[in-house]
Amino acid sequence: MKKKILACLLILFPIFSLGIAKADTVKSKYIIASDSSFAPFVFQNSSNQYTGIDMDLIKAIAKDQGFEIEITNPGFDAAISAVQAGQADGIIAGMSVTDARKETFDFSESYYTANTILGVKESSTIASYGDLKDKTVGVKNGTASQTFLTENQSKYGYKIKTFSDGSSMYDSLNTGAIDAVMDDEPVLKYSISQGQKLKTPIPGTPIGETAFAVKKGTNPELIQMFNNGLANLKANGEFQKILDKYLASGATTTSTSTVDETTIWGLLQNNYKQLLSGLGITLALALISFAIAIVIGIIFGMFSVSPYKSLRLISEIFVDVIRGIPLMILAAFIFWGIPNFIESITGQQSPINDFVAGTIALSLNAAAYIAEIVRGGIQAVPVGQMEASRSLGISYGKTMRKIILPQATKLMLPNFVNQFVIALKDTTIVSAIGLVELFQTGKIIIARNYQSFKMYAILAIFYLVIITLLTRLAKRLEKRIR
Ligand code: ASN
Repeated sequence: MKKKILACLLILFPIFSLGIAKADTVKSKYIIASDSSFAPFVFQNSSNQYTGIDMDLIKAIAKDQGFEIEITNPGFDAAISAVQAGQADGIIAGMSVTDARKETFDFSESYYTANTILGVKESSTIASYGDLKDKTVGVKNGTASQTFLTENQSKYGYKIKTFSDGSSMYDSLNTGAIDAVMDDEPVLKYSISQGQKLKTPIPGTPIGETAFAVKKGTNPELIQMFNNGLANLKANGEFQKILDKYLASGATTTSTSTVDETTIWGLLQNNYKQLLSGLGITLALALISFAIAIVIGIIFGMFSVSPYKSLRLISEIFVDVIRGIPLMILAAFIFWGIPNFIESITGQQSPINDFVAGTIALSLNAAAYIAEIVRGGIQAVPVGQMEASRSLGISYGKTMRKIILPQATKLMLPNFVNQFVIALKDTTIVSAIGLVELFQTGKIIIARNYQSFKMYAILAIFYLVIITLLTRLAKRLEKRIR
């Protein structure tokens, strides 16, 4: 009898514990960051939607556990930074559980096991790690494959080239810019099954289990919900269905499109909505940041010609500091650095929106150059004019407004137009923080269809047309002002 009761308890315990472990959502919505091109885990399909094992899995788990999610796809390295900076609550991106990562992340139960493996072109003669001497191997920044390559570099004597996303890495392999890539085995195998002319000459090396992660010590309920949801999906067969959907032969492909994406026309037809939305972001970024930059730039420009030494000094420091920092670093600092710093002092996550961060970085950057344009313009007006006006008893402010600035403005105008064109082109740089403006949009499309030549040509023409139109418009305005 006793034995029977004990057996019953043993059977019932796991069932109860599953029920008891149900965690409650704390946030109204969880932001989940992911890779941008890591098929079959995450990739864009031909209708420009992100799909893949990870996307289906996290959505199914959220539904099963009743929590809301918003998914962003900035790329693996950026997704990692986003979670560490508190921009996102969790990351699902075919992420390998490594000892080093356990120091900064809390992981869920594993849902896959992957190796890292070397990929080369079908025609390549590389057949062992030994053949890699003096060759260049590409890898995605921040990945477990990168750690593997770095650890074995001195042994095999290859060079490592890091990429921010899979699509540019595979593009470089296809064009021969690099000799091999190191990536997760299912990913390489999947791209081969999709018709990429690649091969994997060496067996893969285990890099660990694949799991969902949150920043260490944060969102414990999210991990709990993920685990509970995963267990439920495994039990009801839905998890296997998701795997089969992408891994079984004849599975969903990246290119189920009916439109032929190998022609420029086909590319435009299938992606024009996405391209236009990217263009919208690019224009908004350029226009808003330039408007802000003009205000800040004029203030600092006026400071730089002020009779007060302290104001001149402030302006000089501003221009030197901002001009001395590359725009990409400035954007990364604002987007990832500052929130991370604030969190380390206050313990509060304080993410900043990527568009806002990009706008601030672009505004500060352009403001430094505009301040110099303003200083140059004012100093180009002969000093005699200021002296003459002042000796007639007219105040500094009035002389500036009525005599110096009208002449200086005419001198500055062409430089302003120039600076605006630069600002518009600089928007491509802030795509590094995962902002999906025009350039990033193009890269995402290429990640799906590998049409880099035609797609970059389309992007170049987009920028060319927009910049030409805007400069024409600016020239007209300039004439009117004159
Ligand atoms: N398996 C890779 C890693 O964990 C993830 C990725 O490249 N998306 O580093």
